[in-house]
Amino acid sequence: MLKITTAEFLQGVTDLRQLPKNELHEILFIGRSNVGKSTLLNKICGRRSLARTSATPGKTREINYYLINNNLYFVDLPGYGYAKVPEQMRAGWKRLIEDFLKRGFPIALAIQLIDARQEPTPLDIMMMDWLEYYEIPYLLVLTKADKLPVSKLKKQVDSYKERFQAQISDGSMRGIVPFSSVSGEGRLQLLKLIYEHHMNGKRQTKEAV
Ligand SMILES: Nc1nc2c(ncn2[C@@H]2O[C@H](COP(=O)(O)OP(=O)(O)OP(=O)(O)O)[C@@H](O)[C@H]2O)c(=O)[nH]1
Ligand SMILES: [Mg+2]
Repeated sequence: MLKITTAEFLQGVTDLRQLPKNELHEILFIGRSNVGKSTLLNKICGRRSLARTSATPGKTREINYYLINNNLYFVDLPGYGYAKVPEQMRAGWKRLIEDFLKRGFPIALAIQLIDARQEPTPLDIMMMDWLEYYEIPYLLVLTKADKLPVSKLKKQVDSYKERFQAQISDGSMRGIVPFSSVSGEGRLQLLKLIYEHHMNGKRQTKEAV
């Protein structure tokens, strides 16, 4: 399990030329606006206000880098699917995110968040297609699990598992995890999976040298 001893905000990036010079493994957090990316980040770090959260969607406009334990980055990507964003900005977002994912190597794991009460949107599907295409290992995290009764949540997880069976058995999806920042459900499982991928990445880097 990943034990987080230190977590600090490092920088916001709007252009790939601004990426941190020090290349470390990255854990990405991806999802539509308001899905709970920043809240999840705060919860797994055990910090109340490391990442800014908001009831107004579209708050996180930059790629935000957080330095964890001085040897790993958590990266909060700008949320998508916010209706009020002008078309030109949306195209810019697409280019930035795709160029970002193309870098491949430093990304140890991507965490794709979807509201547990909802079905994936076309943009969620596009993101997962990109992750598959670039062979980036990723998890599907179903957020705000506390908003569903236990039996409904279980049904929803099962239906996601069935829908993404091919990605789980033959693709780069590494699991489906229900999560709630209110109850803490899913927190330990996420920390365990992040740790495993961080370590896996390290081994691969060593072999490549
Ligand atoms: N009940 C409940 N509410 C949550 C949970 N996670 C997030 N929220 C609420 O959902 C809203 C949006 O959360 P954020 O973490 O700011 O969402 P975000 O994905 O970072 O949004 P952007 O930065 O706009 O992309 C806030 O009002 C949170 O309090 C959860 O697990 N349970
Ligand atoms: Mg946010």
